[in-house]
Amino acid sequence: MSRFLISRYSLLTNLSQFQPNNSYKFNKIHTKSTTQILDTTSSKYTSNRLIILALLLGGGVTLYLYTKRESKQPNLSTTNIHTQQTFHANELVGDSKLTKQERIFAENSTYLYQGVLYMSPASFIRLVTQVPTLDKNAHSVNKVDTKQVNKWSDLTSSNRERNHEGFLKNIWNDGILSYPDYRFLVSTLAKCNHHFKIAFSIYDRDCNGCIELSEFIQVQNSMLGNVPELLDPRTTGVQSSLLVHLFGTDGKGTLSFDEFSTFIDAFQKEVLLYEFNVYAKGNKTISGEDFAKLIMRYSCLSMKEIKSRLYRNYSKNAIPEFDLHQYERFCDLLLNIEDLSTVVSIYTVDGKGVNKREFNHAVEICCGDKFDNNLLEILFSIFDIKKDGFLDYQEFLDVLRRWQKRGTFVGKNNWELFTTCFRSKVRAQK
Ligand SMILES: [Ca+2]
Repeated sequence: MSRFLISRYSLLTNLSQFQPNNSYKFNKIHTKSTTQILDTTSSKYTSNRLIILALLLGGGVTLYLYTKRESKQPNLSTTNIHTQQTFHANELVGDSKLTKQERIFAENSTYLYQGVLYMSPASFIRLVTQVPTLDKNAHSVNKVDTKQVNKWSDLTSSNRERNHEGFLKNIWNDGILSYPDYRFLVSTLAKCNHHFKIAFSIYDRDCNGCIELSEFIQVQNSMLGNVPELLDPRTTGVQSSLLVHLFGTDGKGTLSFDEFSTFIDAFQKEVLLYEFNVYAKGNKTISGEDFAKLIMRYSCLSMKEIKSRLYRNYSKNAIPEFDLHQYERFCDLLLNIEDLSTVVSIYTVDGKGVNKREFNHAVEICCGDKFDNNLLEILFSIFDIKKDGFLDYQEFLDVLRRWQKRGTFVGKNNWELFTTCFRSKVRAQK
């Protein structure tokens, strides 16, 4: 009996160590968001009505639905808000009504400062590159205070390079990116050089040839819309690492067009280099199989299917390796995808795909240079599905377009991606 009581006690103790996460969330947000309180109250009221309905109807199904719903609700009964420092973003967000992008940001956030979620540069780069992490704390949210944030702000300022190299790497876990920063950075990943000028003009509102902090924030705010307070940096008034990097700790710096372009260029290269290094596993080249895997990250295909396509063309161990320059060339195409689509559509008016010569000519038109043979061969191995010498440009463009939107959806196992792939497969079979 006593052993039973002890084990019951241990269980309760263990549980109590996990519960405060939930309570922290709601007590913390409690002071910030009246809307969330109303949502919570309303959902509790709805839950009670569901119980009564279940009892009245004797409906097992209704009760089941209630139980399922209730299990998603954060536990409000245990509180330990003063000592709780770490919790899970999912618990924090709960059933809040968030847009797809808001939810992705919230679920990948790293820090909570004054009731607002922020992402570390490390979390951001892992999100946009879809590189899994072995760090068990990668999806934890840590509460940080003003002293910590100010320390990071100084670090960001002192690590700032004139050519903007290593913006993310230099601060990694020691920096904060807000929800509008995430939106800005994700959008810059898809911009090609000839779009920089348009982007610059959007931010330079008074057209004086440079972007000031106030202009940058004004555009960021206009993109926010009705963002929940949990994601709204205006409520903390803190300068994020991006703002400190671009405009200095005093906010008096400005960005000329050249500086703006240099920043975007350096940022794109940093993300690309991180991706390459992960797949190269510390080597100077990526194996052919891994390169195919990297290209097809945003496709519907399993690795088994990718391999079967590859080995129709290559014998075992005969797939060439790919270096950074080749990967950069492939990524150039990502930035010029719409131009490529236009050129390819001219070649494909007769309904056929594009052959190697036509495809490489299109690449040269859009990116200024042709692909080398190895790059061309591996792409045709994967995307020449019928093996008739023509590339299935529709599947190719789909994969590249999804890739271009990286950071705004979550990987291959994402439900939405699955249904998109499923719908496109069904369409193809009709
Ligand atoms: Ca200006």
